[in-house]
Amino acid sequence: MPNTILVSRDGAVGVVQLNRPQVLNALNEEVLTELGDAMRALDEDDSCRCIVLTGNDKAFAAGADIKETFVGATPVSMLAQDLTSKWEVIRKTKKPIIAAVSGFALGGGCELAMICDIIVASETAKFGQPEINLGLLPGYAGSQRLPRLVGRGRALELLLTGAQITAEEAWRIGLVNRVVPAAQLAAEARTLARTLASKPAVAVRYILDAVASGLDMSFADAQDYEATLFGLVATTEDMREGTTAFIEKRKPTFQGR
Ligand code: CO8
Repeated sequence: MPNTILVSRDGAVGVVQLNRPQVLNALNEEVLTELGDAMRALDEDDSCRCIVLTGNDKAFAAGADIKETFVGATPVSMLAQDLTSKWEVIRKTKKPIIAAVSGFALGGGCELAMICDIIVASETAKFGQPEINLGLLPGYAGSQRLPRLVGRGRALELLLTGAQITAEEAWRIGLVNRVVPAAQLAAEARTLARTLASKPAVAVRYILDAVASGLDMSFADAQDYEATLFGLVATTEDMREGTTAFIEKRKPTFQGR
């Protein structure tokens, strides 16, 4: 049983909740290990089609655990944590991950939200990259994901000032997809997750792949990559079902094959 997260299922939706409320869900090595293990297990479970990652009302996550991660840290101890591979598990998950964010999403917490595919925020959410105020820079790719989401100037302002922004501002600059009243956050995220879970799984997987991989390629290479994935998806039973259902004017029943 994990210590620092709670994992549950709601039909085809897997729900992972960060659970270190005493430190605002600060991310230590144990959280990252348990989170990676939970994501891997849900990814390997064919009956899970979409994942919601959330925190509590006060915090999604207030960043890396400052006491555990940085006090007495040496280059060797930082490297030994093998953080890159723990984050890679989340990044490479083949199912959509929705971050449902309430309260603080700061530093590594904001980076964790950004690694997810879609961010739904409550009106109370606060986003920011305050590492600068600790004499640091982001270490979980925030300096790379943030400019890709909101543009260079806005990202630099957030990274260099360390300022917190409201959910409304985060929505305005394109950091989050939706903002909802706090009481509706869980329901909104699960409704969206159920919608994604009902879509043909192979096409979902390769849309995620086309977008994620394509962003790291030249446009021409990315277009070729999309064409390859298109060819693959065009051979699936779900493609035959989707197109046949359209022609027969009925709702498709997808099997995920
Ligand atoms: N780490 C450890 N403990 C934390 C953290 C954190 N990031 N955030 C909050 N806590 C703890 C507090 O110490 C406090 O514990 P205690 O009650 O024992 O004193 C408890 O949580 C509650 O926090 P506060 O009393 O401070 O609550 P407030 O509501 O007054 O303030 C804030 C909330 C504004 C969120 C404040 O807690 C804060 O500023 N937290 C730190 C935010 C921050 O700087 N985050 C960035 C951390 S660095 C990072 O994320 C880098 C990621 C890359 C790492 C790469 C490693 C290789």
